[in-house]
Amino acid sequence: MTQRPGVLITRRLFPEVQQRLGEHFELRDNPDDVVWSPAELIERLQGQWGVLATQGDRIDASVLAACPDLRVVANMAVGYNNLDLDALERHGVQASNTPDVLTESTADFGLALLLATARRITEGERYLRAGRWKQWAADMLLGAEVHHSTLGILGMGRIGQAIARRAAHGFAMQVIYHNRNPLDATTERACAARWVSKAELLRQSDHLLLVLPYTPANHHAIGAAELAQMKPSATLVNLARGGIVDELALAQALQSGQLAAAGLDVYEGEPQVRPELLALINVVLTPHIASATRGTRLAMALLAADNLIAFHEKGEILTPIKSIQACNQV
Ligand code: 8YV
Repeated sequence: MTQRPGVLITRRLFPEVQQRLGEHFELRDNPDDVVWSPAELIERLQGQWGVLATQGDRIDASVLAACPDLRVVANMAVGYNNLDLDALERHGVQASNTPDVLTESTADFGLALLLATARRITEGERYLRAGRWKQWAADMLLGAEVHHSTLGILGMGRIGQAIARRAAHGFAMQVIYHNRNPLDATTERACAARWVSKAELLRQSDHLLLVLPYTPANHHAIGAAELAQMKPSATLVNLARGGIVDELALAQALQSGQLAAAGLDVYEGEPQVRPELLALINVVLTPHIASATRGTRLAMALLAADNLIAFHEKGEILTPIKSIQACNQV
């Protein structure tokens, strides 16, 4: 009997995914979800043919040089800023991500985070739980309107489009967006959105949602200069990657009243969150859970597993990562 290839699974996964992979590969896993250092990741990758990884598992030139047997990386995430694509190409290692399967639940969460932030839902809950609610008051916890307001979307990929459809058709919002390349007219019509320059987007948005890929060019795409162009009444929501926002500049803008509120699901140093953000009341903070429904996470894990199986059986990647140059930067 020929030896089955080895696959490392970097995180605790669902039993059905583990079982499916176990039918094809020799598995090395991480059932206790221990956080590995880069050296520990390299140690566990020794001799492995494939890896099922996710954001946070940095696979770069040094990892690839130390793990010459590695042939394929299945990333359980649509984002892939944890992977050095040039180094993967140089080492002849294939890579896949998990697009589409998480689009709708992530878009649901985008709206939820926007609503929670603009309507001060978590702040209201903290107020109530602290026993501070003594009576109904006409001016208590007043939030910003969501319906009929202007929603700006920075990064109009699949998730941005799904958010635009919900916002335009469900909340009668006026949707504007900015991408390096505008969408084609049919797609624009379907999500009732209009392309504007980045400067216009910052100026006009009542709520600005960030759903762009994190690339070197998008590092701190929202910094002090961009925050200064936004309306003081505006809400900023980041669903993408922490590094897209200069968090210190954001904390300062939120503290000084230059910006009304922010909803963040992602952080530059996650899982560490800056004390400057934790100290603010006008920010809703969630622990990178935009795609976290059982159905979606299971679909993501199964797609990652199927990429490994298809590559093993047919030499084919089902959802290959397109080159970084091809992504729509802003
Ligand atoms: C989670 C995401 O990171 O897909 C992405 O890029 O950011 C999220 O869906 C994913 O669940 C992996 O942890």
